[in-house]
Amino acid sequence: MFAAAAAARSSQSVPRRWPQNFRLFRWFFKESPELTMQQTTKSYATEAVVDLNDAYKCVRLEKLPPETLSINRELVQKMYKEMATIRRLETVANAMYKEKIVRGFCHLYTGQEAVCVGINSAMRPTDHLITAYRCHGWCHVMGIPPYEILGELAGRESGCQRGKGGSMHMYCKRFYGGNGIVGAQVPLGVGVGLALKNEAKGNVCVALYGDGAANQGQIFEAYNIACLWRLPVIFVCENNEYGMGTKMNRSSCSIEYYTRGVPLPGLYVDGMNVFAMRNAAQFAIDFVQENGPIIIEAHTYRYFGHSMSDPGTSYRSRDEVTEKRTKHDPILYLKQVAIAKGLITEDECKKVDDEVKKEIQANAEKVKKDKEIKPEELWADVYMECKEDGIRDTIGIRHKHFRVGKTMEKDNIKLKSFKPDEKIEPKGIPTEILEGEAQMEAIKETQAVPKAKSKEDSTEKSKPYKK
Ligand SMILES: Cc1ncc(C[n+]2csc(CCOP(=O)(O)OP(=O)(O)O)c2C)c(N)n1
Ligand SMILES: [Mg+2]
Repeated sequence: MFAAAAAARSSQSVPRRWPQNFRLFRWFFKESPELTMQQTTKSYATEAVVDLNDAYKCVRLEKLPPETLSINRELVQKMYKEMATIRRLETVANAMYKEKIVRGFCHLYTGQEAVCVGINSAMRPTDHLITAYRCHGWCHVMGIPPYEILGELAGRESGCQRGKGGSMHMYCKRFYGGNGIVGAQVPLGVGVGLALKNEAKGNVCVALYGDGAANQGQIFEAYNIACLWRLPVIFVCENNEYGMGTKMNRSSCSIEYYTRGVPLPGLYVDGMNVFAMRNAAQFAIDFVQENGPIIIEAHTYRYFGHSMSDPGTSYRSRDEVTEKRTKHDPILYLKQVAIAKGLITEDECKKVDDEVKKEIQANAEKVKKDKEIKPEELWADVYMECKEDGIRDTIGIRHKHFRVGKTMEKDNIKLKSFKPDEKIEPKGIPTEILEGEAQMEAIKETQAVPKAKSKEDSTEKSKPYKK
C-alpha cells in the first residue's frame, strides 16, 4: 500500500482551498446543470445520478471515490428528514437555552448537518462512532430519539442519560459520545478500532474531531498507532473553519487537514454536500478494512457561535455567515438537487418541515414538564458492572452502585481472546456502603464539619474517608 501511496502522492498537485475553489460549489450557481433544470412541483423520478466530480481532493490515495452517486427517492427523503430534524432540534435547543431550561454547555451543530447525515447513511448498523462535544446531530443519526436528546439537554430524567450527561455527554449503542475534552475522543476511537480489528468482523470506527483539535499531539499519536496496526479507523476532521473564535489559518500551519497524517492517505470532501459525504464514507468504509486508516477532511461551516455564550460575530463578519447560509447551505443544496432530479417536490419538503416542526415542538413541551432525577441517583449507572465495593464520591463516601436507567445493551464487540477482569479488591479504603437517604445524611454530616482551628484538628477532620 505504501509504495503505491508514495507514487500517488508524488503525482498530487497542491490543491486550492474552498473560498478560492469556485468550481467546487458550482452547483449553487445558475450554471449548475442541476439547478438550470426546470424545478417542478411534481416528482417523477425514482432514481437519479448526481455528479460529484468537484467535491473531492486527495493525497496518498491511488484513486478517488466514484465521481457519481446513484440516489433514489427513499434515500433523498430520509436524508432530507434527518437534516430538517437536526436543524429544528438545534433551533429548539437554542430557544430552550435562552429560556434557561437548558443549562451549562451547549454547542449547536447547525450548518454541519450534511456531514453527519451523509456519513451515517453509508455506515452499516454494526459500525461504531465517537465524536466531540458538538454532538447533537450525531446523537440523532446514531439513534437517540429527539425527545431523549431534548430531555438530556434540559437535565430531565427523560433524557438518554437521565439528565446526568447534558449536551456534551450523550451515548447509545455503538456511539461513544459526546466528549468535552478537545481531541480526547480520537485515541478512544482508535481503541474501539483495535477492538474491532481483534473481533475481525469487518466493522469500522469513525473518530471525529475539529480543525482546532487537529493540531493536538494526541491526534498524531492516534494516527501513528492506527496506521502501524492497520486499524479500521476513519479519522474525520470536521473543519468548520473555526476553533472557538480562532480562524483555522491563525491556528494551523497547514490548513490542508486531510494531508497532515503522513503516511496516512487523506481525502478532502465538500462537507456541505451530503451526497459527497455519503460517497466518501462508503469509499472509506471499504478502504480501511483492507488498508488501515484514512483521514477525511469534511469542509463545513457552523452558523452559530462556538457555544451559547458566543454570539459568533466578533471574529467573523455577518456577511461571511450570510453568504454561507444563502449560497452553501447543505439542506438547500440537497433540496435543490433532489427537486431538479425529480426525486422530491417543494410541497413534499414543506410537509416534512411542518411535521418535523410539530414533532420537535411537542417533544420540547413534554420535556419541560418532565422531572429531574433524585440526588441519590447521581451514583447510579456509573458503570456497566461495578467491580469495586460501591463507588466513592469526591469526599470519600462509598455509595451503593445501582442501575436505574435503561440498561445499555452490552456492546456487540466480542473479542476472540476476551477474558473478564479479575474482581478488583480495593485496599486501604473503607468498604462501608451507604444507601439512599443514609448517603445524603452522610454528605450533610461531612459538609457540616466546622472549620478546623488547630493544625492537628485540621489533619484529623479533613481525613477524606468516613470511618
Ligand atoms: C484539552 C482542551 N483544551 C481546550 C478546551 C477548550 N475548548 C473547547 S472547544 C475548543 C475549540 C475546538 O475547536 P474545534 O476542534 O475546531 O471544534 P469545533 O468547536 O469547531 O467543533 C477549545 C479550545 C477543551 N475543552 N479541551
Ligand atoms: Mg472547528
